[in-house]
Amino acid sequence: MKSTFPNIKTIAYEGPNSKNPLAFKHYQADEIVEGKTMREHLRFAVVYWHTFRGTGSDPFGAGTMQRPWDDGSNSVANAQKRVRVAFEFIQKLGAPYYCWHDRDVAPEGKNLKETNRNFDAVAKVLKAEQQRTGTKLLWGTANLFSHPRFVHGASTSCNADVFAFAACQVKKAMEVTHELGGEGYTFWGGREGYMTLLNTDMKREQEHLAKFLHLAVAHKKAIGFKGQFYIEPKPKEPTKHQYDSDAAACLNFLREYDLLPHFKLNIETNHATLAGHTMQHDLEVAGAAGALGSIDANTGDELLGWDTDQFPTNIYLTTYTMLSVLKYGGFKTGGVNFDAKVRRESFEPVDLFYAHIGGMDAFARGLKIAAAIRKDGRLAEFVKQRYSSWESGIGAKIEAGKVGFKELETYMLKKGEVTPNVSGRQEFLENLINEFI
Ligand code: XLS
Ligand code: NI
Ligand code: NI
Repeated sequence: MKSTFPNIKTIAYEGPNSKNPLAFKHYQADEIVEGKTMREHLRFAVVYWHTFRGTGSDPFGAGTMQRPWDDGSNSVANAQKRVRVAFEFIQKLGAPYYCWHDRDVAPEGKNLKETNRNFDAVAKVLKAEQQRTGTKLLWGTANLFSHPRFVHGASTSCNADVFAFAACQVKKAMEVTHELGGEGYTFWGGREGYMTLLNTDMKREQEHLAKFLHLAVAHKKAIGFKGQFYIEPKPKEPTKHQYDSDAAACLNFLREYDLLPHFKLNIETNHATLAGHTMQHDLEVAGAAGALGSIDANTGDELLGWDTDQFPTNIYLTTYTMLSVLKYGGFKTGGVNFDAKVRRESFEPVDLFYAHIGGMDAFARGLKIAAAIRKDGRLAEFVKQRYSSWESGIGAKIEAGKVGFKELETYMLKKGEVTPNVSGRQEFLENLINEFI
C-alpha cells in the first residue's frame, strides 16, 4: 500500500537536546524505570475517534481538517482504507495500543443487520492490520450517544426499545473486541443522565443502567471474554448531569448494584476537572478502592468549562498522575489512552504527530520524575511520619478495633490533652516536588 505519511519516518528517541520536532526527547520505549520498560509502564494508546474521525467542527463552524486519505463518504470501502492509514500512523508513532467506538471504525447501515455486517467487514481489516503491525487493542466501546435514537439516553432511555437496541450494539462491540484480542471494554455513559428532573424517574433509570451492566457481565461470561470492564466517569456534557459523575459516584453505584467485582474505572483528566476535582483526586479515589484500571489522558483549558480534550503537556499533571499510578501498582490491563484531539486550528496531518509525541514525552517525563521522587523517599517518609501516632499505643488500638468510646474516655481523662500537632508543611512539600521538575 502507498504510504500516507511518506515524509515522516518512524518516530525515534533522540534525547533531550534534540531540536527535531518529530523525535522523542524523553520517551525511550526500552528504558527501564522501576524495573519495567517505559513501554510496559505507559502502555500508550491512540484513539480512533479524535485522531482518525475528528474533523475540527465546533458549534460555530464546519470541519477544518480535510484528510487527504478520506473521500468523505460513509462507505465501507472508505472505512477500510482509513484503517490502513490509522495503522501506519500508530506504527510510526510506536504506540503499542489503540481504542475505538464501534461507529468510529465502521459506518451505520440502514438497519441493525446491515450495521453489524459493515462492522464485520471493517473488523476483518482491523484484525489483519493488528497482525501486520503488532498493534493491540487496549479497549473497545460502543457509541450510544451520536445517533438520534439515543436522544433520551441508551440504557437509561424512557423508551424500552432503545435499551434493547443499545444492548444489541454493546453485544456486538464486545464480540468484536473479543475477536480482536482486546484487553478491555469501556462503558462511558454517553447520554446516561438527564437534562431536567421534571421528566425523569431517576431511580428507574439507574436501575436500568445497572440491569444493562449485569447483562453485559453475563454476556462476557457467555462468550468467554476475559478482558477488563471499565466505567469512565464524567459529570456532565452532553447531559446536564451524567449518572457516572465522578469516581466516587461510580464506585457507590457499582457497590449498590453488586457490580463492583466486575468493573474498574477509566479515569479521564478533563472529566475529573469538570467534576471539580483534580485528576490525582479521582485516581486516588479509584486507587484506594482497588479500582484504578486505566486512564484517558488529556487536559482541559483552565478558562473553558467544557471537555476540550487537549493533549496533555503539563509536567506537573503527568507527574502527579504517574505518582498515583505507581503507588497503586501500575497499569495491569489499562494504559495511557490519549482521548485527546488537536485544535481546530491545527488541521494538518503532521499536527497529529506533534500532538502525540508531546503527550508521550510529557508522560515519559512524568514517569521518570515520579520514579525519582519515590526513589528519593522523602515525600513518602513525610507522609509515614505524619501518621506515626497510629503505629503504636492508642492509635494502633483504635485501628485494631480494641477500644470503644468508654476506653477512649478513660485514656483521655488520664492524659488530659492531646499530643501537640505538627505542621502539615504544604509549602515545604511543594518545594520538594519542584526539586525534581
Ligand atoms: C467522552 C468520553 C469518550 C469515552 C469513550 O467525553 O471521553 O470519548 O472515552 O466513549
Ligand atoms: Ni474518554
Ligand atoms: Ni471525554
